[in-house]
Amino acid sequence: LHALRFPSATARIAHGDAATVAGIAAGLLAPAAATSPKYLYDSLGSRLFEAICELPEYYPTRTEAGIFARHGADIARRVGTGSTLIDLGAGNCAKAASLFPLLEPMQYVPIDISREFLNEAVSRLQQRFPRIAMTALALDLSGPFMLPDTVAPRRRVFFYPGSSIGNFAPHEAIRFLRRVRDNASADGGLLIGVDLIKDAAVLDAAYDDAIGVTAAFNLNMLRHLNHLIGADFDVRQWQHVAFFNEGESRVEMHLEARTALTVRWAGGERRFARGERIHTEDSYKYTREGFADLLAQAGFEADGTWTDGAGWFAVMHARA
Ligand code: AVI
Repeated sequence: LHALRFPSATARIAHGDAATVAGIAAGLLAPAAATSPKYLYDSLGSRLFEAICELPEYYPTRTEAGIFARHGADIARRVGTGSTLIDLGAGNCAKAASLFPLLEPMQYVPIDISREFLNEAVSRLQQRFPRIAMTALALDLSGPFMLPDTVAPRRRVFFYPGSSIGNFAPHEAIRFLRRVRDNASADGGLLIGVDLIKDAAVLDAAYDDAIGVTAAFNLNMLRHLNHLIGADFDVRQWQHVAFFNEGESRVEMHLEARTALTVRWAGGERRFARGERIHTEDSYKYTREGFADLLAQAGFEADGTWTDGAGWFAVMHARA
């Protein structure tokens, strides 16, 4: 009878492991509901992020590429050639690949949480660059990590472009960068992209584009959560909200309930009032000085900063 009255309850299957399900459920049940931004990246989410990078409003990707195009030789002089280039959150590996001719790494180690997406990208890349040894690692970088022995121990240079560091709160960013430094070699370093504070209107548009790709990217998290915890989110009942929170120096992304609703998952449920939100992502913006300070707190020694003409984005090199 129970199964007849609640037919969907019997069909609710969680595909995430127990810790994942418990973590997501705790976030959904918190008074101010929140989820980790890592759940934005299933296969479709990674593709939607690729599309975001092509949007006219989303300036970080092309601005950073412009910095590498203009200052590449100088950057390569600082970083040096023949390194073990470890790409953190590699995605489609395109950014690192565009630097191969300049940096000439011995080994390329792309790391990403989205395993299938990464493996496809790396097998294509290995054909283009057969002389570079490639070791793809599917790792979640949001917790402690230790690189395996298959990663050469010398001249480990970490590459963290795109201002992904901004998706950590500053204290988490310091903790993460300390872990990176623990995995680097004494002769290694870090090449990192950092998004800088700018006009709120530019930031708002970058995270709420006219054709709704960022909205789809954010909403897709609900499909991913349905799969991971066996939830019954109806995507049409939610809307994308993004804005620059100047006091916190971050762009916030939220999903807002369009109507009063209840979400059920394997083992729990939560009622949302109309207008109530799930906080899905923060994207912190820094000043050059503020980020140099953060690097120092993580134990890195800053060794070069390059920016675009408008001062919208910075690429920094630091020694371990
Ligand atoms: C991956 N990360 C640096 C992006 C950002 O800008 O924070 C993710 C993103 N979120 C919305 N648009 C892009």
